[in-house]
Formats: sequence, C-alpha cells, structure tokens
Amino acid sequence: MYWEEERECMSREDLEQLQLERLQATLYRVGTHVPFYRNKFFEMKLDYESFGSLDDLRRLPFTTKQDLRDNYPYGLFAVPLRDVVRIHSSSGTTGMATVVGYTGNDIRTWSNLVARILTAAGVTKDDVIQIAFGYGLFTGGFGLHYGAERIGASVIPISAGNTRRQIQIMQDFKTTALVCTPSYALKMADVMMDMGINPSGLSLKYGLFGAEPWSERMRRQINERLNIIATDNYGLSEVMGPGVAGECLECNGLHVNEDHFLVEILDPKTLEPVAPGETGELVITTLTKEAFPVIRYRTRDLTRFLLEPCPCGRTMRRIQRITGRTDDMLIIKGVNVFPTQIESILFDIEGTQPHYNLVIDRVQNEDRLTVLVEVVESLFFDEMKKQRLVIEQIKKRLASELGVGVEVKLVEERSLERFNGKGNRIFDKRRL
Ligand code: DLL
Repeated sequence: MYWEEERECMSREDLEQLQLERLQATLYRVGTHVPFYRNKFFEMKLDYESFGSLDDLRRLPFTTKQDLRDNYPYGLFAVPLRDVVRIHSSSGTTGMATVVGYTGNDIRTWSNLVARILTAAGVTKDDVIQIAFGYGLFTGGFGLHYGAERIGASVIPISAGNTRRQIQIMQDFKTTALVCTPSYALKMADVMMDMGINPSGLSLKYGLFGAEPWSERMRRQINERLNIIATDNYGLSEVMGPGVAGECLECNGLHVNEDHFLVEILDPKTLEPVAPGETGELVITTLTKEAFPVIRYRTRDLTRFLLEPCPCGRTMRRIQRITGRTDDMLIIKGVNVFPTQIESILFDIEGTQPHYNLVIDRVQNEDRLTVLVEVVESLFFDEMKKQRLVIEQIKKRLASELGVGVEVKLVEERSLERFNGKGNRIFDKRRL
C-alpha cells in the first residue's frame, strides 16, 4: 500500500527533474533569505542561479551542527518568525541545542511524509496507534502524531514513560500499532512478562521504531516477543524529524523520501562520494522546507545505498539501517548526548578533576549511563555526606541539562586510565 503512489513510484527521470527544480528554488530561498548561505555563496563565488544539473550539488557548501549552534537560535531561519508555526529543538542546553522551525506548509509536508512512512510500514486508518515517543521539543512525538492523524488512524498520544500504564492502555484500547524506540519496545516486552500479559493476546500488529540505532538481532527479538512486524524509520530534527526515510514491509532497508530530500553518501574524510553501495556519511539537502532549509547537512550517520530495486514497487532509493556515527554522539534512551556536554557540566562542579569515563550499558533493555569522575584527594577521603552532596549536585545538573538520568560515581585522583595522556573516555558496552 502506498500513501502517494504517483510520487513514491515515480520514474528516476521525473524524480531527478523534480529534484533539480526544487533544488533551484531552495538555493534561491536560502541565497536571498539566509545571510549564512548568502555569505557562503558569495565567498565561494557561487552563482547558484546557473545551476543546471544535480551534479552541481557537489559545488555547494556543507552545513554542520556547529553552524546551527553558531546561529542559535533563529539565525538560519529562511522566513520571519511571524511565518513560523512550530519550533522544535534537539536535546541539549542553550548553546549546545539546535533550534528548527516549521511554517504551516512545512507541517503539512511533514505530516504527509510521515503518513507515507506509516503506510509503508502497514498502518492504515483502521489502526489504533500508540505513540510512545516524548511529546515536546523532541520531534518524535509530534512528528509521528501528525502523520498518523493525517492517515486517519486513531491516535493515542501517550508519550514516553510509565511502562505499566502503556501496557494497560495497549490492552484496554486495543492498540494495533506501536511507535517508540526499539529498546523501549523490548523493555515493554519485559514488563509485559512481569505483568503476566501474553503479547499474543493483544491486538498489536505493527511496530515502527526509530530515533536510535538497533540491529537485525533486535528486530528478531521484537518480532518474536511482541508478535508484530517491526520496521525501522529514520530522521533527524535538523532536516525535519521523523519522515526522512522508512522501511516498507519488505523490512530490508529504508526508502528515502527523495522528492523532498536529496541524499548523498560521502567518504567522511575526503567528502567525495563513495563508490555505489559503499558505506559513508549521509549528507542531506532539503528540497521543500520553507522555514528551515538546509544545504548538504552532514548528518554524521553512516549508511550505504542498497542498489537493487525493492520488490514493493517504490522507486525511492533505500539506505541500509544506520550502522554508526562519525562523531562521538551517544544516544541514551533515545536522547542525543555529546560527551562534551557532560564534560562542561563536570568542570563546573567544584572538587572534580578533568578526567572522567562514560560507561554505557543496557540493563533489562534500558540504557544506563554511568559517569565516573575523578575528584580531588581531599574530597575523596572526606566524609560520605559531602561526597553524596557532590554526587547529587552532578546528577541533578546532568539530568536537567541532558534530559536523561545518569548514575554518578566519584573515583580517586589518577585512578582512571590514561592513553597517550588523554583519557579514553567512552565505554559503550551495549550489545544491539
Ligand atoms: O531522532 C528523529 C526521529 C524521531 C526519527 C522518531 C525517527 C523516529 P534527533 O533527536 O534529531 O531526531 O536525532 C537524530 O538520531 O542523526 C541518528 O543518529 C539517530 N537516529 C534517528 N533515527 C534512527 C534510526 C530523531 N532509525 C539522530 N536508526 C540521527 C539509527 C537513528 N539511528
């Protein structure tokens, strides 16, 4: 089943023509309305009005997360705030956060693209869809919500957390489709077991999972334990949110909504295209965004194109599930966390040393981040009460600024291993 067959199955030739026209319009939009791009084009002596082919894309400058931060909060908006009807932000504190905006049209496009992804993954207007992503600045909750409403499905906007209640509602409201992170789906399966609920007695049929990396092993577990068909969907707030790419029921790679996003896969070192089918960094140019268009946004996500046509009939190219990142961003319980954020909070707290380790593991299908931080000798040998206070202070700051709970352990000065004088700080022990 398709949501917009004429688009999703269009010929490559028509698609490329449409992409070129939309790229030209986007370049005009940013070239006239966004000083950041106007200056870049000027410096590069780039005459975007002469763009006659998609190959010219390679002449365009890149956009990075740092550019978004440097222009915090509204510097990259291509419309006045008066035309913006929604603002979202990726996790992080002021300065680290990135802010994105949507016009009314952008919201309609977004809903439509999420509707495509939901339809491809089996959801119809007859479904009862439980959205267990956080509603708020994170794009997951509202993004999926609007798409599901667009289809006409019955939406349960339960948001994240309170797993027992989620399951109770799933049972009572006869939920047929579940939307959340893949690890949360497994956590739900655990809690169902604790509650003595047999998933095959529920009405669940489909699960749409995204916002964090997962694996085929996890897919098998989810399918078996929840008795559903689990599909992967991908997106990022800087580009739109969910709705950039999603799997069809072939469950073999994610169709990119290429009529709205121009995707490249580049070697992260040379920034040149990799050979067809090779793994590299996904770089995305938006083609229809009004409020927040981005040119060649470096996602830092690693993937590759799947070259064979998909039996589902969609012509939109597929990417393999995201297999890693080219930076040190961590995704903890679906929340993006940069080690530098943790570092700057730790450095702010009296008694800590600039040496820390981050240990991430998954305990009963839930991510756990433990921060080990060296503290000055006097504090380490001080009374327990004082240490507890420091721990509490760090925990509170980290929880409020990262948006995710953290365990904290104080360790003795010089007890964390140094490699080349530099701490090897991240120990991700999760097995996906
Ligand atoms: O996670 C948007 C989203 C919400 C996608 C709900 C799908 C479902 P951000 O918070 O900006 O946006 O995080 C984006 O999360 O660059 C990837 O590293 C990672 N990510 C998102 N989807 C997947 C996925 C949302 N399916 C960052 N597989 C991206 C692996 C994913 N990683």
